[in-house]
Amino acid sequence: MHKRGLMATGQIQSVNCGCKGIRTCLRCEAQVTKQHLLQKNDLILLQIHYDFTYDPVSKTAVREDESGARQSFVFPGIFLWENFVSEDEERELITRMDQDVWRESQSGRRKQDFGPKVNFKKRRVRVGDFTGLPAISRHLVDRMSKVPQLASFKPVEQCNLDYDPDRGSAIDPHLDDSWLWGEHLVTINLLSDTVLTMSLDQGWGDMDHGEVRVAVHLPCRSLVVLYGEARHRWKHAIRREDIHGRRVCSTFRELSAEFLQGGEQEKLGSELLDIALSFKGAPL
Ligand SMILES: O=C(O)CCC(=O)C(=O)O
Repeated sequence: MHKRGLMATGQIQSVNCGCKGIRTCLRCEAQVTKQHLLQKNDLILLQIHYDFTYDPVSKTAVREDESGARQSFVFPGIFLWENFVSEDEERELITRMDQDVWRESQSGRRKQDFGPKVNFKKRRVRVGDFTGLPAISRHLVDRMSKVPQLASFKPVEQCNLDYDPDRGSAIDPHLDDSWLWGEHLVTINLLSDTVLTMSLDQGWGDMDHGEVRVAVHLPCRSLVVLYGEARHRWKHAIRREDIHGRRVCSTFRELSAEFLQGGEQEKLGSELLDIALSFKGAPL
C-alpha cells in the first residue's frame, strides 16, 4: 500500500497556454508562487493507491503486496497491438501532422481535431466545419478492422494529441462521453513509450477503501483499444511523469447506438459517417 499526497492547485489564470479551471501545465504553474499553490482553499488529499501492472498476455492486472505475495485479477476490455505502424509510417504520420496547426489544449497538451461540432453539456451535435478524417488515416482505419472487436468499427472522429515533458503534458483521469461516442476507443501511440493509467476511485474487491490503479504500458507505435469495463467503468489518464519525450497519439471514436441504424438520430449519424470516411479532412 502506498501513501501519497495529491494537491489540487485551485484556479490559475494563464495567458499563454490552454489550461482552464483546475487544469495546469508547467507553463502556467511557473506563473504562480508556491504560496499560491498552497493557499487555504487548495485541497490536499492523502490517498491510498493500489498499483497494479497490466499483463497483455494473461489479460490480468498484477501486483505484489507488502509481504511479497502476488495479487491479480482479470482486467477486461483492453486490446493491445504492438507495432501497429512501422517506423516509416510513424515518420510520415508525424510529418503530415506537423504540417497542420497544433492548437493549445488543457494540461500542456496540443491538439488537432477532425470531427463534428459537439456540445456535450446540451447534448447537441452538428456537422459544423467537419470535412472528414485526414487522408493519411484511411489505411490505418482499414488495418484496424483486422482486430475482431473492430470488424465493424467506423470512426467518426479523430483527435491527435501532442504531449511534451517540457510543458508538463498530461491528461487527468476521465471517462469518455457515452451519449455520442460508442463502445470502442482506439488510440495509436507514437514517438515514445508511455503508460495509460486506468483507475477506479472506489476500489476493487478486498481493496475497497482506496484507489486502484492499473498501469498499461503502451509501446511506441502500438494501438490500444478500450471497450467494456475499461471503457465505461475504469477512468483512463496519462500522467505527467509517464511522458518521457515528445508523444503524439491519435484517438479514433465511433458513434453510439442512438446515431446508428435504428437509432433516433440515424440520419445525422449516417451523414457524419459519410463525411468522416471520405478521408478528405483538415483539422478544425
Ligand atoms: O493520450 C491518450 O492516450 C489518451 C487520450 C484521451 O484519453 C482522450 O483524448 O480522451
